[in-house]
Amino acid sequence: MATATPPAPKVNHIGLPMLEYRGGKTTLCAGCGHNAISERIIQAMFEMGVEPERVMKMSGIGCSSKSPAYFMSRSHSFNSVHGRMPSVSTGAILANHGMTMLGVSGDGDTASIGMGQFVHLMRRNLPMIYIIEDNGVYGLTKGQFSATADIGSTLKTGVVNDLPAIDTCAMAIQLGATFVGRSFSGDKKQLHTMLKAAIAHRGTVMLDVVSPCVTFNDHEGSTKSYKYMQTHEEPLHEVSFVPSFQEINVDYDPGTTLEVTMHDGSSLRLKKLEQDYDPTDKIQAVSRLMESHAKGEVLTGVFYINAKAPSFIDMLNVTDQPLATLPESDVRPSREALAKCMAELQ
Ligand SMILES: Cc1ncc(C[n+]2csc(CCOP(=O)(O)OP(=O)(O)O)c2C)c(N)n1
Ligand code: SF4
Ligand SMILES: [Mg+2]
Repeated sequence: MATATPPAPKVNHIGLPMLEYRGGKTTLCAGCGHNAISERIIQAMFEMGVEPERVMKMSGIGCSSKSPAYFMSRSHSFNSVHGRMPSVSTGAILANHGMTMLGVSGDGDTASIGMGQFVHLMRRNLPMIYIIEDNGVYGLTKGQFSATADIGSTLKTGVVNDLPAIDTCAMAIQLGATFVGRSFSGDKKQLHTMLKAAIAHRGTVMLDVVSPCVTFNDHEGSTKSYKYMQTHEEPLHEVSFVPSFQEINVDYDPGTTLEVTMHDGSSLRLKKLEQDYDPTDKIQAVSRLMESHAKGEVLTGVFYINAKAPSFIDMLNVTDQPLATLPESDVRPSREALAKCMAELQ
């Protein structure tokens, strides 16, 4: 009797099945928000047809920073020192800006030890997607408060956090990032859509994704728990995205939907839930974030976008050729140039 052949796996527009975007088996706790984010990254990269070999995955130290091992095994990966992913990433993307750079950090890695590097990354508008997997604690070192923990929230032991939270989104907007948003690891549709738009953007994308730590910060009294997010998430808009390689034939109402054309010709659509919100207005974005904090809401969505700003690469006029492949004649000053330089120093 003939056996039925299994159906061929569904492939994306560059001919790869989803399997080619998977990584190693996760060692994070079952139910950790970070695992859900890895799944959304796999789905977004697959649907956008990004070549895995053209992706650089960067991270620092933490449970979140371990997660690049659990997606896209065929991509390049660099697990750096705690809080130092921005400087390593800056060097890597300057050396080869034909690559897609995806950084995964934690709230501790970014807003505590890494704050100095984070702020300088945000003001350069380097083409990079920077994700903070934000659980309000240092998960890897057993659950101490991080600098994004809300004032008044409690640890499992009952210890109260008496310091105000740093809002990484408000900071990133003020500093110069050109695509800034917040999502929740449990909001599959919103996160997946925002990640696809992030891939289409050429500039610094900063996404703060609330990602509950089930082991150390998912209890009553935590504002980064699944329950808190399910009851306090306040989306600014419904996000949808049409990639450049798909025909744009979805009907939408321009009166209630804002359309942003991305660098690669893709289209990000933000269906307004708040009629007067304009994501190109920095001042409004920061003040709306502050208002929602005061009300105890967790605002999600794309807060700020500027799809036209020049990136750091444009400003520096860096060659398109990867620096490692430039011939010695292009990178080594001639004997005469060196002599001239030495003469000027005498
Ligand atoms: C220089 C240095 N200081 C401290 C540590 C200890 N350490 C490891 S991970 C971590 C915090 C991680 O927190 P976060 O970035 O929020 O990641 P999470 O584990 O919560 O995903 C700390 C303090 C370290 N590895 N290196
Ligand atoms: S300790 Fe927390 S952050 Fe780390 S893997 Fe477990 S649930 Fe995730
Ligand atoms: Mg953390």
